[in-house]
Amino acid sequence: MLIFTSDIHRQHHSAELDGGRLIPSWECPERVDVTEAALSDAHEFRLPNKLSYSILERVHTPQYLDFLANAWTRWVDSGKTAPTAMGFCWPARPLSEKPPNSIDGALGYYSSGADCGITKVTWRAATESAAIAQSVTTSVLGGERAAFGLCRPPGHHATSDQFGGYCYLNNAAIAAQQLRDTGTGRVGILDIDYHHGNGTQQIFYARDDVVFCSIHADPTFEFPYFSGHADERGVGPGEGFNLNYPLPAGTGFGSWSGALQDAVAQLTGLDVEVLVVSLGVDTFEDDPISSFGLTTPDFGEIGRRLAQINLPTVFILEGGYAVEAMGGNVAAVLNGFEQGG
Ligand code: OKP
Ligand code: ZN
Repeated sequence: MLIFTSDIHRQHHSAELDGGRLIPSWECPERVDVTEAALSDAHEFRLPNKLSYSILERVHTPQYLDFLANAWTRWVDSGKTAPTAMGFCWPARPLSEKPPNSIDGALGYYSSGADCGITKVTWRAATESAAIAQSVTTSVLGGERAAFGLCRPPGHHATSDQFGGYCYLNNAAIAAQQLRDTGTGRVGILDIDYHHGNGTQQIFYARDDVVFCSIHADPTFEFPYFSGHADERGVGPGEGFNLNYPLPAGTGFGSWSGALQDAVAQLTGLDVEVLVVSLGVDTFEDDPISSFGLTTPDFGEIGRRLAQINLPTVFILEGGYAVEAMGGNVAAVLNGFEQGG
């Protein structure tokens, strides 16, 4: 399979508030090293093409993009010396919808929590990650059966105007929008990361041309806490085109794959023409921040089942934090996919 990757991500390593302490983010550069190493035998690597910026404006607001591009400079200009720009005050139940002028206020306005921040190189890394998503999509549009983007930072928690959950630009949404803008009919996004893809859901919530379907840990106990319930089914013309499968802590492959089977049947029934897979492997049994019980052979089976859907497929990397094992788990999905069809 064609794999798109780049070294630009390497300098991006944010901090996160974890159990009351600021720690180096679990979302670390080594994740890509390990995955590249595990894929190197059986796959072909490419660098992304230059990002065409206009696709970002189809998914994110101009104000948000402007904020992300300039946040680091504003942080430094305001006299701060910490290596990660983070907010400390959020419009959780907003009294005012007005974007504040100060960098501290703007960081709160344009983010969803203290689980990641903006470093000197975050904008550069996030736009390169989006360029990878774009190149993967272009190659599938050009006739590849499937291709995989080693996107880092990940994207599925980024909404149209908020970063959070290690995500800044929504790579899967960018891929889906690019497909729509170049003549593909209805696009299906299947998000199999352990966490609910709240950003992707928000971006397409009122639309019927992109179906968002997510299998994830129930938000009653897991991040992102405030979306991902089964009764969130879309709004207006989008009603019925957002499908959530929240699952309990400790879910193993038996019930997880039952949800997958149902999700695939729903997607197929909605006449999806191209599939975008938000591929997180943090459902792995040894993932340090997750609670599901999937094994490496289970990831192979997932790959085979995805192939059986028999659609052109854009794979976008999301989470996976058991760093040593994640390469093998991603490789299992892609190899299973190639065996399966
Ligand atoms: C990103 B992706 C507290 C835990 C914060 C945020 C999880 C983000 C997951 N420090 N957890 O969906 O894999
Ligand atoms: Zn995740």
